[in-house]
Amino acid sequence: MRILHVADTHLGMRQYGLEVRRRDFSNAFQQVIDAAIEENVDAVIHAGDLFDNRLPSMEDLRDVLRQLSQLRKSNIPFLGIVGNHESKRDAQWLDLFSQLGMAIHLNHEQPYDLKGVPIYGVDYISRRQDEVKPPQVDGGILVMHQLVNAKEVTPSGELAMSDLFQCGARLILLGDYHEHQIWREGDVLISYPGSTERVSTAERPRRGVTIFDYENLSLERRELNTRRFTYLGSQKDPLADPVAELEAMQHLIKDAVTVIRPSQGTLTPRQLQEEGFKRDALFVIVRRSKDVADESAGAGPDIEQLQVEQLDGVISDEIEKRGFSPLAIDIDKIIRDGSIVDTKVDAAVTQLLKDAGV
Ligand SMILES: [Mn+2]
Repeated sequence: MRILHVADTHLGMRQYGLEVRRRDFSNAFQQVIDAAIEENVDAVIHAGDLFDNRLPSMEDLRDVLRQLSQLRKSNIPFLGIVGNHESKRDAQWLDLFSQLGMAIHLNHEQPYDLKGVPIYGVDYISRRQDEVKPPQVDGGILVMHQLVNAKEVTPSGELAMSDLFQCGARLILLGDYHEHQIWREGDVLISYPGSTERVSTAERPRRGVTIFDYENLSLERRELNTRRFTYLGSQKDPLADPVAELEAMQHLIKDAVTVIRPSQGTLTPRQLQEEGFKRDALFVIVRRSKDVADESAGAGPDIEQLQVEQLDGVISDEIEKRGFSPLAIDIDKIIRDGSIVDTKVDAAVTQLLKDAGV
């Protein structure tokens, strides 16, 4: 039995405020659907963050319904759980898709039976408590959307590796961490597939999904063709002459998200952005060496140097880097959500806090 494992597709993300980036995320998901059909897998398992936020647009919904119907036509079930980005307070998008016969919302009490293999799922659990425990299950596959406490991921992960290895599942398919990882202990395997498009400039490796053979616990990666991200200069080697580098790398800059690390005393970020846009970059991010040193402290690009239309993307990038709690991120979203009128923001935030039991 073969299963395609995908997570963190973040559909609807208009990265850097660009509609073309929204389409990139949709295109990446289309490649996943195509791969599932081409490989004729027995199921697609999505480990959360199908959508980038709880309010996908009509266009996002239309795209995803069209894509899920392609799977249904090929008789490939789409099994999912709800991630932290898309989680709604009342009902879940996944339940709507399930009512339409397009998806199955996994749970851990009544496992889904896939050719005799039980598949359990647990929606994202917010870490108001320090630790999240996996359910005890009876063999099969467990799907969760959490960060594990492992050196490759983060020491502040809420899910202990030892708990996962002992929960009874044979294959543990995770989402939330955006890089591909695998851990194996005896006859138990734990894995993240990684995101399908780069949600931040920190996500440098090639994006992809994983196809598992359940019987012998073997796997193969399917790489995706995603938007090019071009990195010029590094923290160690900032560019003394960034314009010359832009000139030399023009073929890698055209239509790419371009990240420039200039050394001190070159052009201003605004001027460098213009140099990049002149060479048809899709978007240009300038990280000055001062920002690099301060990055962990949260210093970002010089706000005054940015054009207004770039602000939203930069703010999202910065917020992501700072690792706020999901609740804080939700509050920020309400405040910046253009569809909530200003006079309603206060009530919306109050309701959110009430719901969260704060
Ligand atoms: Mn995610």
